[in-house]
Amino acid sequence: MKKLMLGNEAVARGAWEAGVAFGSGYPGTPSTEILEHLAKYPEVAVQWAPNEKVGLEVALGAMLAGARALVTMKHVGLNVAADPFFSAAYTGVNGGLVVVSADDPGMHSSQDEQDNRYYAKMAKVLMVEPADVEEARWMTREAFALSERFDSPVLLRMTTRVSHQTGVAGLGEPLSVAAKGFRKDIAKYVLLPSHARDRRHKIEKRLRDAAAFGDSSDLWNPVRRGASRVGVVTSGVAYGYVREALPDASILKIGLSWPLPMERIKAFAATVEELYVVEELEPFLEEAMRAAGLAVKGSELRPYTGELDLSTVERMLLGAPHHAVSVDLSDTAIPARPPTLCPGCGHRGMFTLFREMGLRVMGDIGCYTLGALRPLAAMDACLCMGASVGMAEGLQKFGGPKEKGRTVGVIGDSTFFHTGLPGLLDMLANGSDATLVILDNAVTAMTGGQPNPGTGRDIRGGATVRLDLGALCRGLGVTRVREVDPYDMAAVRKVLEEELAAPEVSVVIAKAPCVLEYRVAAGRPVEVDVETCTRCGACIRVGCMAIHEQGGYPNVDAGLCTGCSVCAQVCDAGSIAVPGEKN
Ligand SMILES: Cc1ncc(C[n+]2csc(CCOP(=O)(O)OP(=O)(O)O)c2C)c(N)n1
Repeated sequence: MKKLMLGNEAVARGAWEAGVAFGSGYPGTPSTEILEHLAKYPEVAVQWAPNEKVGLEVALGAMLAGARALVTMKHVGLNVAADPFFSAAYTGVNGGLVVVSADDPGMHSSQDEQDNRYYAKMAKVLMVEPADVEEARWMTREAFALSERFDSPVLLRMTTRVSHQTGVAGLGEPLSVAAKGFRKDIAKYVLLPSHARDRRHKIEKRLRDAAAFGDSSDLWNPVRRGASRVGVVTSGVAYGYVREALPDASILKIGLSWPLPMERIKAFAATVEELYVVEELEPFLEEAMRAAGLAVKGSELRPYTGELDLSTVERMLLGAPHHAVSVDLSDTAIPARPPTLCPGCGHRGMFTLFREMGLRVMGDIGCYTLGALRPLAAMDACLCMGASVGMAEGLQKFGGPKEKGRTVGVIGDSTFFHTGLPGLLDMLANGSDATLVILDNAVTAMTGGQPNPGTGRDIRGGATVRLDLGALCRGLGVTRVREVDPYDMAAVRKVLEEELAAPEVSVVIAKAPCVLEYRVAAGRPVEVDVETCTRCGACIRVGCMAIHEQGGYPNVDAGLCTGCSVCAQVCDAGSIAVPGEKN
């Protein structure tokens, strides 16, 4: 039996076939669909964690109980989970543990482009790299066996093109895995320095044994013999491009890519006259091959950033592209669609206010990062999840007159639960007088509407405790917690001015459910009175796709407008209103 499926769906399928008992993780493109697909198997316990570190830690508990566990995240998520990840490399496993890192070459939806293969090397764990959908399935299934055999967490490294390609996968039967049960072993699982020193030697042995296994494995590291004298060592999605570009070349495809099967690579190199290495992002394989004394061509022939594609690989190996793979759209009129907040989104009024009030905004990651773009242009920095809180504290403390009392940290509810909370503790513990604005739309909107601890439902839609952000902040000791309706801009402005002036930490929670996720019913659209309109452009500058300039006047698209009235509230002339209602 075979089925057409997404790479991420194949990972879920492979985990299920391996008898996985538990799946956790935190959403992040391109990894998100793995857990969503795993949740379709009712016999597997699947849950979203508030962040990647917690997701891995719960999986570690399941693993200690002898269950097979899967944890999923995007590449930057592994930075968050790095602490337990490195320690788990020392403890090894009881039940098999597979950690998925979905990397994003080309930064389609990420703030950086890290090559997480180095994590496997640094943590000293096994790593497997599927090249296509079928491999995503069977490699995930077999990764659990590798994990138990070599007593190591296994890093399953995906990339955008493997996660999000659709292809045919076989359908294996699920294994029935006998539960091992908890085994007390403090020398293995309690990482006191004396225990860890002993484990350190065991890790070295693990890597030697796994390298020997990889050296002899035709399954994980297959060689495809070609008629030409050219040989290519490759891994992941690059394999497909190499096959198409050089159908006659010999190819060593590395599927178990840490520890490297260096003896196999050397033996392969000895059979070819010209040796290339084709890999995306960093010269990970190449550095090791050069260090082993192999004469190899690779990174000097390709861009150091971005995804590979067939043309790039052909340019690299053949000097020029040979296949026409691009579609010529030069004659096609495609309307520009810059990323923008949805019409009616509760974030819009807040960023309009931040801009009007001239605030310094330490932003964070979520839909609201769009507040940085014109015409809102109301965000001054945004680095990584949770950073807005500490950065606002620091800027407020050390900034000049334009920052002191005029700085806000702005963070979404999911991001606050993820890594914003400790920043707020820092503000409290260190006598900060900064103001934190939490944009609470009761969901993780940016990645597709996954529930978070403030949503009140789990990954399968079942009811759970719904965390009350205001109560949480008050419970932590924040005395100034204000809850506001982001559609009432005058009231929000007043509250912000009061809290910016306050000598203590204050938290302003703007509560408005995500219009997309909760399918908030649209109200009646606004209309523009062109007789009184002064054409000042303030309504256009709220950056809503439901209102645009036409013939010198604002024009409302009644099919898109939700009647949220943010544009009406910025209209000093009072020319915009819902018909029959006063502006
Ligand atoms: C460490 C890390 N994990 C995951 C992501 C992917 N991601 C970006 S923003 C975001 C959460 C956004 O939710 P929220 O803060 O509630 O804002 P919203 O989009 O709902 O406005 C996620 C999961 C990331 N960028 N970094």
